[in-house]
Amino acid sequence: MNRKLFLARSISSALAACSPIGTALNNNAGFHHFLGSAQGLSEAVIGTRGLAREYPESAISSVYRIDSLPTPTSARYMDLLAGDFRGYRLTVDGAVDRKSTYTLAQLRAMPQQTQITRHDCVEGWSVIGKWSGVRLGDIVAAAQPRADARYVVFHCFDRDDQGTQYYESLDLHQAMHPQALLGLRLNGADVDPDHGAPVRLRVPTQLGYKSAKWVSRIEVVGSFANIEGGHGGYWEDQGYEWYAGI
Ligand SMILES: Nc1nc2c(c(=O)[nH]1)N[C@H]1C(S)=C(S)[C@@H](COP(=O)(O)O)O[C@H]1N2
Ligand SMILES: [Mo]
Repeated sequence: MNRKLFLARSISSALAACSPIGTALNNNAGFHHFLGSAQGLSEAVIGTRGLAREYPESAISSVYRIDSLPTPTSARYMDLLAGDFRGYRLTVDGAVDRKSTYTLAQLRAMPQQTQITRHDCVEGWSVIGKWSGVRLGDIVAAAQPRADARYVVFHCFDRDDQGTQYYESLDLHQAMHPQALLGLRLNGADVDPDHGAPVRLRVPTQLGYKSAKWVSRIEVVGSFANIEGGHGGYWEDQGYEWYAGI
């Protein structure tokens, strides 16, 4: 299928899909309570066509706060870092017709998108940064999801002190959103290790925990019920909302 057409169709159905879900969540008192401080941020962020607001260069925060599990120190990650990530491979597999792997050089050679958007952590702090990288939709479309594909799961290099891996997921529509980005550069430089090098997901339309740092593998699945705790993400497994829209 014509790629532009595919993207346009996916985006319009993604936007159509937003309203019923949003309405269901709006009617859910628990969800309101949960969002707490983030709720106040929502009106400022959501654009009229479902796009997160983009900012001028002058709005970029002078410090990009770090607030996540610690930067990975595993032998695997340290080796990749020592080699300037020349050994890094991003695997895209699962319910796809075209399983693929990308080197960092290949990702850098693809069409790049730049966005200056605000990251909103569920805990109530925000930061504005300039991210550049490859549209997640380009990578997902190239893998040709099968008919049974529903979610895109991001496996990360970091683990918590219990040894549990960080992971996240989006549904296919969210993954095709025009601002869903695999970030390679932050504020004009390659993403540094503390902000998720070499590849960090940026999803400005959803809460910060969706923006997975240190992405090692993208797995397309029909269901995430059998992955880790079964709720579609590290924080979701601890009770946070999966949808996390803002
Ligand atoms: N791999 C990974 N990604 C992650 C996290 C994490 O702990 N591990 N924390 C999430 C949360 S809750 C937030 S607010 C942001 C913080 O990103 P920053 O440290 O670059 O500001 O990363 C998100 N992505
Ligand atoms: Mo967060």
